[in-house]
Amino acid sequence: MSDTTISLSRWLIEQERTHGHIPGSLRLLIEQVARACKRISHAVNKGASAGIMGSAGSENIQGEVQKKLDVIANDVLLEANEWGGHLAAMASEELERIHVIPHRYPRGEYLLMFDPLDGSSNIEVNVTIGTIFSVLHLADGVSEVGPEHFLQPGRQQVAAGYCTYGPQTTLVLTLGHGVTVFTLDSSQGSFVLTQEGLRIPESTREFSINMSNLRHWAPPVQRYIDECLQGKDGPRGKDFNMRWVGSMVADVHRVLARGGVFLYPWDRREPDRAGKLRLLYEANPMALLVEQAGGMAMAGTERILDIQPTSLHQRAAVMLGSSEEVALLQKYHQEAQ
Ligand code: P6P
Repeated sequence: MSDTTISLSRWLIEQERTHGHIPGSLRLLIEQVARACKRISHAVNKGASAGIMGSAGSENIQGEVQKKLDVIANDVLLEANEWGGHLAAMASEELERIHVIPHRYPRGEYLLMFDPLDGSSNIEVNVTIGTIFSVLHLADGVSEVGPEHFLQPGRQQVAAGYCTYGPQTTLVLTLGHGVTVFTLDSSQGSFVLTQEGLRIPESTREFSINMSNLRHWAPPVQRYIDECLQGKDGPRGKDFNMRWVGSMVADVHRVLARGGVFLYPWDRREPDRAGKLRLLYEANPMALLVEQAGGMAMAGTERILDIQPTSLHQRAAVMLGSSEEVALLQKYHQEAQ
């Protein structure tokens, strides 16, 4: 590593010592999560050559068939984070209940939530997937941590991020003071700083949504997408492009990297469900990153980060990205009330 590159560890130490942005315990937690993501990246990259593709023959709490790599990624994150002394408990998309730190280890002040391998349905087709994580502070004076302690609005997050396993292994992180990007230097086996102060362009010509659900959306979303499709001759006065990878980390990474608006809205296929994506370990961490990069993240008329969770695996509608577009979507939802 040349002396001009800054490793994740060095950057985190500077955030702690120079800027006072984080305490040492949170720095060490983020380093543990990053270390786990490197191990997951290595497993994902091996893929079929290591016989770890395909179904694990089990289902998760969501009733979804687990891939072998889902289980591997989940186990790596649990093992890497339970002995460090920074956490009181963890919650995972792959676990029905919270994972309380075993009594044989010291317990810390943070709660860690994660989707260990988001987009894993894309594993067999070699499309970018990733790990999404969120960190909350455990309320003071709690001796027995329970799922209720995780039910905090997303604005309470002290850190959030994701790691993409694609052409590069990229860690995108916020500690509440902007968005920073690190790229895995596989020759050194360490994350190196590649971008600071990431900003999402306020306007965009690119939307990201699964168009096959068009007939199921609520009218405000149908109106917004229809106007995009009308292009320069329509009310928006400009042509739009569409992208849909079907892997949230890949789609949101594109929005952070070049602007755009990502939507997974409520639809009438399951009217009692707020949306497909999970609030605590998908919508909230991504919403914090997007807002920290100058974008907006709404669940219709409500800011995602203000939603008061009522259950560990609850879902939320998600519309996030370039502020002009998300503000227009919010306006259409308000007009429809
Ligand atoms: P659909 C992956 O399964 C996921 O949870 C997100 O990563 C992704 O954005 C979404 O679902 C894709 O859903 O309905 O288009 O397959």
